Amino acid sequence: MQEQLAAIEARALADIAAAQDAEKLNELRVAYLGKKGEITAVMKMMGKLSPEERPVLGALVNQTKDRVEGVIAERMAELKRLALDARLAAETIDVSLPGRKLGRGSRHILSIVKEQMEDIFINLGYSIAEGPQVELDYYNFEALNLPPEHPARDMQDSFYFSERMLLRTQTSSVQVRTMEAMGGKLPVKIISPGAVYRRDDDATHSPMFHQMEGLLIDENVTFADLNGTLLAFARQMFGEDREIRIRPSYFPFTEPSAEVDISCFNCGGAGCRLCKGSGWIEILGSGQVHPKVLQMSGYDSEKCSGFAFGMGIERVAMLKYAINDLRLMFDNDETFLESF
Ligand code: 2NL
Repeated sequence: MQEQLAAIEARALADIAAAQDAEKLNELRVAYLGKKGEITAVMKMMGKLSPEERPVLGALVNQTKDRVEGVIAERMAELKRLALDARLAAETIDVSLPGRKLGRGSRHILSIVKEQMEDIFINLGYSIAEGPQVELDYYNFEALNLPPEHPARDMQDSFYFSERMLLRTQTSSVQVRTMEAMGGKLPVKIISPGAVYRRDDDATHSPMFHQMEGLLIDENVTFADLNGTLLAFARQMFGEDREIRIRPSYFPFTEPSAEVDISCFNCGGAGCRLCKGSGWIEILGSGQVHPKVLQMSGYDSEKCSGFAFGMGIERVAMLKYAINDLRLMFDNDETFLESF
């Protein structure tokens, strides 16, 4: 019986060594160690042995069982290792292959120009104010001395949501909201950059564009302060040898009102195509804040005064970067966007 056991073990070890997968190993486990397995069968025959022989052979069978179990476990682990090695070899990644490049993108010209403009006024002590684009008629028109039937409203036709709510046509609404919130405190010194909307659409007008307004209210603010401020802006934005020219104009919210030109940075004032021969380029509208506007937002027009101005950011960008069609800034053609 001992020889028989040794022969079974030898065969089992050979079978296990030859097994190529886990399934085959499990079959072998059943065939040798299962309820009807060969080694189990030897165990069952022990009943026929004498009481002296029984424990000797019993120990022998158990040792054989343990060895076969152990070898199956080893082979199982080895097969797993081989399978992993094969997978790793098959799935090798070539890390020397160059990756796909992601485009870097670039800042939009309007963002660049807006920030340049903001920086100039921040250095002059202004703060940036923002407000809603969907605005009440009161903040967009009425508080700026444009009552419901005022004819100047026609020039700023807009998109209405209801009788009293619209897309703002100017960022003056932000200035009014700020004045209201300040409750009469001095000074008010803000700029309000942002999107505005008007019923307009051609090479130099878009239904949505960006405006930057400025507002300064304090004691004894004069037209000379407006002049100096705008001259400083013109020189930092368009070159230190710029001059400005102030022409009388009309806005319902300023009195007196003025249109401001800068000396042409293309020809230096001699006259060229850019300035249409005049030597001057119109850049913004401005004026002394109308006393009624001050009063409506809680400021005493006897004790303080102020100036305000407004300009189109697209217009400044077009002039500074020689862009001849405003719509280019909204088309998002990559060649255009990347060129700044
Ligand atoms: C333009 C130029 C301007 C203002 C905006 C303003 C704001 C307040 C009070 C008074 Cl709160 N004025 N803003 C003033 C002058 C011109 O924008 O061409 N607008 C139609």
